[in-house]
Amino acid sequence: MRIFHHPDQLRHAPLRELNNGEWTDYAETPARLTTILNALGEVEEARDFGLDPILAVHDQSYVAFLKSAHDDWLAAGRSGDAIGYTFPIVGRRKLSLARIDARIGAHAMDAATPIAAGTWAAAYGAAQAALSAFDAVARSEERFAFAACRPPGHHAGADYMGGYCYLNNAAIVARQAVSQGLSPVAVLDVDYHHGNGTQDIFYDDGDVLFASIHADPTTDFPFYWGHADECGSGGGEGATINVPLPRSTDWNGYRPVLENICARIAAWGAKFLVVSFGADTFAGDPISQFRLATADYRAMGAIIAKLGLPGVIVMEGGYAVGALGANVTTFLAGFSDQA
Ligand code: OKP
Ligand code: ZN
Repeated sequence: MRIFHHPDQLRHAPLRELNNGEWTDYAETPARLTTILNALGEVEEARDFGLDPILAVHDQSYVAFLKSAHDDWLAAGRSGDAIGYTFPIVGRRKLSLARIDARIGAHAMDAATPIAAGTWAAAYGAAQAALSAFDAVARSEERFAFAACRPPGHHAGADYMGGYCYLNNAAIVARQAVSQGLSPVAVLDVDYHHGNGTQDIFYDDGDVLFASIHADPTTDFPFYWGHADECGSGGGEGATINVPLPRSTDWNGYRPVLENICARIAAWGAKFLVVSFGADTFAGDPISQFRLATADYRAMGAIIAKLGLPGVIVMEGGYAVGALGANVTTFLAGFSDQA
C-alpha cells in the first residue's frame, strides 16, 4: 500500500495541554508520526493540491484565522501557544472580533487544542498527505492508500478546531471523492473518540454516510456528540450511524459491532470508503480505555478490506507511542491480506 506524509507535519509541537484541571505534556506529539513512518519503511512525500480542496470543507474565515492565529497571539504580547478560554455556546454567530482570545473562542470547541508556531503548516501538510493518498487511488494505481496524517482531523468542523484537530483530513478526502463523482461515500471512523467534526460536516448530507464506533460519550470526550440517537437530518437522515461502546471493550466486544457496521455500509451502497483510523483503541493507550491488542488490528484491517471498496485510510489518534508503529503496520497488513 502506498503511504503519504508531508515533512511540515512535524512542525506542530504544542508545549502542553489542559487535562483534567492540570497542565500536562501534549499527548499528540511529533514522535507519533516519526514512529509510524519508521515502522512503515517506504513512504512518499505529499504533493501540494492547494487550498481549494480544504476550502470545499472549511470556511474561508476559519482558514484565515488558523493561518494567522499564532502570529496574532505573539503580536498581542503573548508567548507560547495560543489557547482560548471563552467559548460562545449560546447564539454562536459570525462576528468580526479583533481580540485574539475572542477569535480563538469563536473557532474552538475546547481548551485542549493549542495553536503553536508550526500548527498551520502541519495541518496543511496533513491535509495534503490525505489528498495525495486520494489522488493515488483516484488514478486507480491502487485500491487503497494510507495517509499518515498528524495532527489528526476528525474533531474539527467546518469552522472550528478541537480535540487536537484543526483541518478535517477525512472530510476533505470524502468531499473530494464526492466532487469527482465517486458518491455515495462512506466514512468509517474507528478511532476511540467520536468523530464529531466529520459527523457535523456531513450531518445533512445524503451523499456521505458517517459511521462510527467509539467510547460512549457519556463517559468520554467529546461528551456532547456520538450518542446512538444521532442519525443525521434533512437529506442526511439515516446517513449517520453511531455505536457507542463501554469502557473496557475488547476485541470480542468490538468485532461483531464492526462486522455489523460494515454490513450497513455495504447495504447503504457506498462506492468509496474513507477510514478514520485511530490506534487509541489499544489496551495500552494512555488516554483511552478500550482493550484491543496489537494482533487485533490485523483482523480489524481484514474486516474493513473485505468490503471490497476503493478508498483512503487517514490516521487519527493513538497515543501509546511505543506500540503505535506496530499497531499501524499490523492494521495495514490485515488490510492488504484481504485487498
Ligand atoms: C483526539 B483523537 C481530556 C482532555 C482532552 C482530548 C482528546 C482528543 C482525542 N482529559 N482530550 O480523537 O484521538
Ligand atoms: Zn481518538
